[in-house]
Amino acid sequence: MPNKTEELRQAIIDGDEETTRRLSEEILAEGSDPLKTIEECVYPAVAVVGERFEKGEYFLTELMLSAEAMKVAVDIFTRKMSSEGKSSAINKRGTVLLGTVKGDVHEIGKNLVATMMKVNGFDIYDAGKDLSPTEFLEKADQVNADIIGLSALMTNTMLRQRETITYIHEKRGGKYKIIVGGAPTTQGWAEEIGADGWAPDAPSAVALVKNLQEKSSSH
Ligand code: B12
Repeated sequence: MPNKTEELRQAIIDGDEETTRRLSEEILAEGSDPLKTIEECVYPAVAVVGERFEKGEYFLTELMLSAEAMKVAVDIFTRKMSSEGKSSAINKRGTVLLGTVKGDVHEIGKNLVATMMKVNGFDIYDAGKDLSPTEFLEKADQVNADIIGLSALMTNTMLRQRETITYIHEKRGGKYKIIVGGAPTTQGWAEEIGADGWAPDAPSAVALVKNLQEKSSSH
């Protein structure tokens, strides 16, 4: 008999939204750790779906169905994390503006980063997806951000991270710390484009922004 974790993983791969919703809620009700469940169920499912799409075994329809199921699971688990994290939000650590760059509509990873930062006491403004350099800057000015986070999930849209950083540096110098992330990005890429930091996943993105804020407050 497969356990619920395995069943949930399979439901996401199959793009079965209803089963995903039911199992996610059942797993939470049994007291499982939401982040650990995301790591054990959602990430492996994402890897399988991405691989099948790459090999041509999955088409866009299947990809979208799985993406919907992933979103359902991530939403259920992150809602739980947010409600648990309310008390830690008393000491505001800083303001972070997050968004996905122009031409890119992937947002599941960015949303996860946003939730983890929120539960760790940061003020988060999620500017959404498909954002131009001007939109990033306007929003950052509006909310008086300390840090701007740029997400990109495709090799071609990674280049927009460079454009956005160059534009913001031109207009505001080093006023904002800018961090980048997303599956195709690396530490080397972040250094090459002049970003102030990079992180491979949501927990390390939290460590990164904490570190940047500590450095700037000690100056
Ligand atoms: C889900 C998905 C979709 C969904 C997105 C739904 C949504 N609302 O987000 C839909 C179906 C819409 C989609 C569409 C497309 N997709 Co798509 N998609 C995926 C898939 C399967 C999963 C991505 C995901 O959500 N991962 C889960 C999250 C949790 O991980 P993550 O995003 O990497 O985020 C983590 C870290 O990267 C990091 N992070 C993320 N952002 C940030 C930001 C900062 C500041 C920091 C510090 C860290 C950080 O922390 C996150 C949490 O741990 C990937 C395959 C894969 N294996 O990744 C393909 C993939 C990204 N897609 C791909 C493609 C090609 C497309 C399409 C062009 C397909 C098409 N022909 O139309 C379109 C693009 C549309 C567009 N203009 O953007 C390719 C990209 C190839 C490439 N290298 O360029 C991939 C890799 C699939 C593949 N193997 O070919 N896709």
